[in-house]
Amino acid sequence: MSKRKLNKGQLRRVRANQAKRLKQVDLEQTEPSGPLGNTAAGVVISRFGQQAIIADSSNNPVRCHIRRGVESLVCGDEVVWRPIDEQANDDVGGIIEAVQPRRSLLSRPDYYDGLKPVAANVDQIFIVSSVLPAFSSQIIDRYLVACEDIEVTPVIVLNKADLLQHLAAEERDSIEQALAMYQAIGYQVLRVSAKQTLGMDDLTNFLQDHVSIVVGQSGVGKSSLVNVLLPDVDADIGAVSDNSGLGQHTTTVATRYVLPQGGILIDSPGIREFALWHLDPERVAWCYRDFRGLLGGCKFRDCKHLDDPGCALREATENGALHPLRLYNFHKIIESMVSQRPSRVSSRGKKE
Ligand SMILES: Nc1nc2c(ncn2[C@@H]2O[C@H](COP(=O)(O)OP(=O)(O)OP(=O)(O)O)[C@@H](O)[C@H]2O)c(=O)[nH]1
Ligand SMILES: [Mg+2]
Ligand SMILES: [Zn+2]
Repeated sequence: MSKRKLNKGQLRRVRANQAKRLKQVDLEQTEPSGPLGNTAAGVVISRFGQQAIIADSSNNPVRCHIRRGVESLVCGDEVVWRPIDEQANDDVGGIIEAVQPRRSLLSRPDYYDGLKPVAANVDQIFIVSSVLPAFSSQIIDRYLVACEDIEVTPVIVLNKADLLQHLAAEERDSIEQALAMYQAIGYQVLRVSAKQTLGMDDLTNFLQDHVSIVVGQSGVGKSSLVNVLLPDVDADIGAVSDNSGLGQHTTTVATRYVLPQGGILIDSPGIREFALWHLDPERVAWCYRDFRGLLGGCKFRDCKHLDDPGCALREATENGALHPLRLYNFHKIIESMVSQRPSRVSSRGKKE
């Protein structure tokens, strides 16, 4: 069934109602109405279609319906909800009435649906890569651009460090060089192994006092890391295919966990390709943190940073101020933006 679209007037009314409900956040004093209890604050653990599981104020999970006027709801959203006093047989214990304004929103451009929200209110993103599926600085760069765009701190995590010793020296060196490149730019880099529980103290330190999310390709071991940090949780993990060397998309919905060691961690479904067509090429260049100081210095204002004369970026790669791999990856992103962008969607993710 297709979703019914609201017209502008209806949308305005829905938003006004939401704002009204948010004003009631002084919740304990609100009168109960009908079979619903007092409104209360909660956080979305995960969302499934028209239902979501939220954590109540004591951190207990409650399955809730989502009121129709709630426009968008994702893992990590802070909500106003009401318990249903008389529980029906369907396990549903409440209704989500409204969503608080978000401090941040991680989205991913989807070929069919435009910009799809992944998680709200995160302040740290662990970009997880591994040795199998193969390490890719291309994919790391794409996530770094997404992090810079929404101004959330990235941490680069190489998982499956236990497999490094089995690689040919050349392959191992190229991974180490890429990680050193990211460190030189100023990004934090952690080497861990969920299998051998290596580097978990570092990870635990980074998680303290933050709302973090693990992102990255399917099969890099995001859920495995969650399971090491939270042995009682038992998140699903799936094998990497012997044929393709790719993961099998085991995690299907983003899920929020409260860590006893401190901090909050969201596990997210892996994706094969992180497209960036919702950004302008100029924004992508700005999101390359190491380009920023150089961007005004090209001879021509519309420099494409290819073989244009007087390109400050290219000169910087020649004199060692900029790593050539970053400029190479940048051009790969720009090339792919045209081919990956659905024809009906403009940059900034809006359908035309
Ligand atoms: N050798 C080794 N294997 C690991 C490590 N961490 C995870 N794996 C294996 O990698 C495979 C994929 O792990 P998952 O945790 O399901 O990966 P994921 O990133 O959550 O994948 P999606 O949910 O599909 O996005 C499983 O077979 C894990 O056992 C590690 O540190 N070393
Ligand atoms: Mg997973
Ligand atoms: Zn240039």
